[in-house]
Amino acid sequence: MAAAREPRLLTVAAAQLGPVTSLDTPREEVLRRMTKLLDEAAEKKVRLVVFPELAFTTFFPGYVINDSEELASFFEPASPSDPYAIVRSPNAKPLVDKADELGIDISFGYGERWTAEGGKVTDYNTAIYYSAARKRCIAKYRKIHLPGRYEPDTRPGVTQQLEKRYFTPGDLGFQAFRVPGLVQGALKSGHVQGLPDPKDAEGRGDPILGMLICNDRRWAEGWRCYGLQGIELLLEGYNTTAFAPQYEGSNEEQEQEALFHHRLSCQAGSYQNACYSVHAGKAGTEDHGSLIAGSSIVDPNGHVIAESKTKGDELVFATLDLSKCLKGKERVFAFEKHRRVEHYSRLIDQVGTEEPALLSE
Ligand code: CDV
Repeated sequence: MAAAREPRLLTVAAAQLGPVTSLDTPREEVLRRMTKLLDEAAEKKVRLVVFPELAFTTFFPGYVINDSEELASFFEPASPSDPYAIVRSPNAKPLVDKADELGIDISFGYGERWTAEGGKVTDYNTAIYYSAARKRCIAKYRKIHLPGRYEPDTRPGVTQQLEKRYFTPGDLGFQAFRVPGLVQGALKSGHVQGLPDPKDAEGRGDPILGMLICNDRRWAEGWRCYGLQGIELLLEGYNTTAFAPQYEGSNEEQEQEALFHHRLSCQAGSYQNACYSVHAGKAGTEDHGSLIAGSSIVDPNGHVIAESKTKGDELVFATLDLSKCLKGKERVFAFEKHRRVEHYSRLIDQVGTEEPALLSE
């Protein structure tokens, strides 16, 4: 029998937001709602709060925005000399200040307008991780699997999804990172020399985290890239359409199906990579359409251990024992040990389907 591991406890939360109704909903109003959720998190002794994709605004890719100045107002500037400028922007600073005051780490999504050296400007759908212990951002993720269309759907009354129009696919890959200050007694690099085998350090350092944004959670490839870095906690923010007039089924049927696929992706990803995951959605009816709720926390066995009960602002929280991630990584299914990479080339070489040849009569 495997020896019991020391518990590595961490209380985390998904901060579900209700609708941010329109393109001109004041940012201060949204920031007030978000900081209120942080206050509630502090009361519950939460150490990390995850907010949704594009958290501070309505889901603007649901609208056709032709005015470049108006579109620019949904993006936060950044550049190699100031990659995390967002934390000083009046559109986010009150939230970061509150996180600092309460000593809570936060992760949130926003539109990022990146000006590279040489002046090239690229817009990304981005999420960052802010460490209250370090008082700075320690990780950034840019959404890789962008859904939707470039050209608006011209059929009358349809719900638009224009992420391909407004964003470029992320260029940072799936880079896991360790977070300081979240679990007690974490092993540091200086301690490894004292261990009989360096492998004994596995699962005992500061927690290993990664981020995905919305549609990314449906791709097993992203989860696996993180799984192969020993991820213990995956963070994901989303804005997922509940129903749209152009799709089949009643509104109720579509919403149930959307929730089912959301849960399926989150539970399968966590189980197959033996990690916890936190999923924070923006929910309810915004001017462009309706969004599912279902903000949740999933354990390494794929069980949903906490889930939102409303479509409004709601803190969904749970205490995790990160040592439980090791069980899935050590037992017979251990996905990372028994991989047969000689058979996986299709996974990195191919986009689209290549069916087997047709049969003869
Ligand atoms: N914002 C998203 O990425 N939405 C996608 C779908 C609904 C277009 C999602 O996977 O939830």
